[in-house]
Amino acid sequence: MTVKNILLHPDPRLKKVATPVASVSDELRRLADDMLETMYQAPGIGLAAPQVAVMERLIVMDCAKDDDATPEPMVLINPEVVWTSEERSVYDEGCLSIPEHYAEVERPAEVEVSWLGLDGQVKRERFDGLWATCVQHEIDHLDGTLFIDYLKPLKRQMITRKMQKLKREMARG
Ligand code: K2U
Ligand code: ZN
Repeated sequence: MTVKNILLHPDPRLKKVATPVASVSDELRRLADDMLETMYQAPGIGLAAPQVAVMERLIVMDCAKDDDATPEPMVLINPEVVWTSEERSVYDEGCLSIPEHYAEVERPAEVEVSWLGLDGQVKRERFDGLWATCVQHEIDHLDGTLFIDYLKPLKRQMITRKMQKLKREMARG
């Protein structure tokens, strides 16, 4: 298992549409393992393959975020939202690719998602609460959408400029 480097915004790879996974392979299983390890170490409750520079439609989640809760790691291949509730909810979102920046994002409160599991079976599940927010945030990553894309342009530009400054400072070491 390897902890992988998480790409930081702005990065063109975070704006690309990821490619559907053709088949579940041992290599894909290894990637899912590495993504879960990377997510837990961050720490985070979700991670999408493009965030570790792999342009494939694969996300991992574990929103059972209380430390004493038993981990509930999920691996979703080619996830698709197949139903959204009328009801909407607002969550103060962050992103492992945009560290230290948070902003309120409104999304459908409940979503039904269909995906391919590591066992090759098609699965379908309804998510609510933090799981609903997280799965929509991760599927957005597969389509090159970041939570800051939902903000007003001025606020988005301010965050992008601060991230460019952070990346310049990191490059200087
Ligand atoms: O995709 C990512 O960057 C991981 C995100 C997932 C996420 C964002 C907003 C709301 C829910 C999930 C987070 O950075 S993981 C960090 C975190 C931890 C607890 C609660 C919310 C976010
Ligand atoms: Zn994110």
